[in-house]
Amino acid sequence: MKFAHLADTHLGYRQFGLVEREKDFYEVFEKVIDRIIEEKVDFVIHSGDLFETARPSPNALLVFQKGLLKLKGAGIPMYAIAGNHDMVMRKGAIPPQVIFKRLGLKVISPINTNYTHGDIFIAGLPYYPSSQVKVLKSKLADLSKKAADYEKSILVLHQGIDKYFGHNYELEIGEIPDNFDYYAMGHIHNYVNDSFGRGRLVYPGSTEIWKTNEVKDYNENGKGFVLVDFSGQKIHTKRVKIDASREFISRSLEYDSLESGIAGIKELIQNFDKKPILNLQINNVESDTGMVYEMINEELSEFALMIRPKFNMADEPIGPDIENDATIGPEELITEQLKHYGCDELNQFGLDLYDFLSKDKIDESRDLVEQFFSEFYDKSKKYEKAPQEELEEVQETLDGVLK
Ligand SMILES: [Mn+2]
Repeated sequence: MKFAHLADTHLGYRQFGLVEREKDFYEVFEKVIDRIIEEKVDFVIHSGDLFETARPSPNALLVFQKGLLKLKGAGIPMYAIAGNHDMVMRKGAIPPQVIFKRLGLKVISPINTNYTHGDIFIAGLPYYPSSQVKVLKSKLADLSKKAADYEKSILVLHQGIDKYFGHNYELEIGEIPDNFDYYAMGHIHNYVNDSFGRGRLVYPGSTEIWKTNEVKDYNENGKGFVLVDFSGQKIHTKRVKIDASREFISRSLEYDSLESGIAGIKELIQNFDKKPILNLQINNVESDTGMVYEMINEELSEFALMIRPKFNMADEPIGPDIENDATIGPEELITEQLKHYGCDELNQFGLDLYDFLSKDKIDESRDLVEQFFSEFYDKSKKYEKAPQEELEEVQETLDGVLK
C-alpha cells in the first residue's frame, strides 16, 4: 500500500498581484498530479490549504477539478481536509472541498472524521484556531481511541506544532496522540519529516513559493510531495521534488558598484526560461532612490517578472533581512515594519493587535483598532498618510505574520 501526501497548494493565489504567479501555482499542481499518477499510488492525502481562499475563483476550482478527475481516471482517490485558508470561521460554513464530494473527493470533516482504505484507518480534522484548541484536543482523543482498533493508521491535520513552528502554533508536540503510524500534516510551508511515536510526522510543505522566506527551504529541500510506503512493517517515506515554476533570486548590491552589480545579475538571468522574481537590496544609497530604481528597471525589467528593491540609505543602519530570514519573530517583524513611522504608539498598537489576533480575541482587537483610530485620526490627524491606507499597511504586516 502506497500513498502520496501533499498540502498547501494554495490554488488561486495571485502572488504580488501577478496573473503569471497564479498560473505558476496551477502549473505546479498539475505537475504534482501527473507525478503522483506516474508513481501508481493507491490513494492521495491533501492536508489543507488546497485553495488560497474559502471562495476560490472558477479558475482555481477548474484546475482542481481537472486534477481530481485525472486521479479518478487513474483509479486514485483523494482524501482531504480544509486548512485555515480554505475555511471561513463561521458556524455552519462549509469549505470549497465539499463541492467535489460528488466527483469522489473524500472530505474529512468534524462530521465525517474517518475512513478506512483497505486495512488502513485514515482519520483527521480540519484546521482549528487556537481559540478552539480544547475542542480539537478532545476530538483528537476520540480519534486516538478509534485508531487503537487498527494496525495501520494515519492522522490528517492542518495545525502548527510548537516543535516546528516558532510562533502561532495551536498544539504542543506532547498533546498529539502517539498511536498513529503516519501524521499527514499541513500548514507549515517548509518541509518537515520527523519521527514521532511509532511512526513519522511529515509536513510536505507548500508546492510553490508562497512567501519569499520559503526560498531558503526550497533551495535545501525542494518543493513537492511525499510518497509513503505502508507495505512493510516499517513505514518508508520518500521526498518527491517538483521544481517551482520560476526562480526567486535575492542579491545584495552596493550603491558604489551598482553598475557592475546589475551587470552581474543581468548575465545570470538573461537566459532563464522563465523570468525570475528579483529581490534586490541596495546598500549605502547616496542619491534619490527613484534614480536607482530607474537604472535597475532599465537594465533588468525585461529579464525579470518582478523586481522588488529595498533601499538602505547611506546614513541608516541596515535592519534585519525581513524577506529572507525565517528566524525573525513576529514581534520583531512588526516593530521593524512600523518603525519608519517613528511613532511609539503605532508600534505598540501593532504589537497589541498582534497579541490579540494571535489569541483569536476578535472583539478585543476591534475595540483596540477603534480606540486607536479615534485617538489618533479623528481628532489630531497626526500622520501624513491617509488613515485607511496606514491601517491597511498594518493589516498587511499582520497578515504576513499570521500566515
Ligand atoms: Mn498554507
